[in-house]
Amino acid sequence: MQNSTHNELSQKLSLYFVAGTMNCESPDAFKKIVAEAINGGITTFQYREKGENAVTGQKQVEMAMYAKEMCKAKDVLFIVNDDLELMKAVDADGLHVGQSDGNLDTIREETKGKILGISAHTLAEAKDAEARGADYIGVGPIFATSTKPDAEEPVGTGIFHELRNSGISLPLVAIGGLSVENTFETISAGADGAAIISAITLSEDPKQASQKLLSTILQAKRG
Ligand code: 3NM
Repeated sequence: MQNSTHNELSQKLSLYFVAGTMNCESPDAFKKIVAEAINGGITTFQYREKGENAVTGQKQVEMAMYAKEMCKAKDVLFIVNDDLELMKAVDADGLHVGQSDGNLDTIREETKGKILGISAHTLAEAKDAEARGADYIGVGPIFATSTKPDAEEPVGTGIFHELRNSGISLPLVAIGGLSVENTFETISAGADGAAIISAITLSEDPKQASQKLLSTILQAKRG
């Protein structure tokens, strides 16, 4: 992406909902939660089908297509996690990968014209992500999370000051343990967006949870 689109992307990444069917009670529950979160104002959705109870094959394509169409109708950015073929198959807006999800240079080449997000846990990883042409960086876990069993140690919101002071200028999306309670301080510390799984998927009212999260984020961004 070009520099002129930085602010636009920063806005689009504000409330970044991440989910797969394994984060929900069933594929039908997944569809309902995605629809409610979109109605609640999420600005980006990442389809992340991973780990125990993940659906595969045709079912996975069906879920991705459903989410893509829902996102398209409301101008929500649609990103696929760590599956280049699926990203291409459903013509998603972009791909998100972790540090160990393959050769980052090849992935950048294969995602030309699409948005590429790369996860980073440290300043060195963030610099590397920027050097390889990421469009945004996913930074986490910020707080403790029980959603990702192999998550690293929480890094806290101080990492955003560290990244900005070191000259990283890409949009930064915080992930890990984010909720209505701690999102304001996270955005105020310098994150462009908040990526969230359980605070939406486990909420009794995903639409209302999304509305609250979005208004908190926008308030923090206004400063
Ligand atoms: N990635 P919740 S933490 C998918 O640190 C994911 O890169 C992380 O779930 C990272 O919002 C995480 O429920 C889980 O804490 C986020």
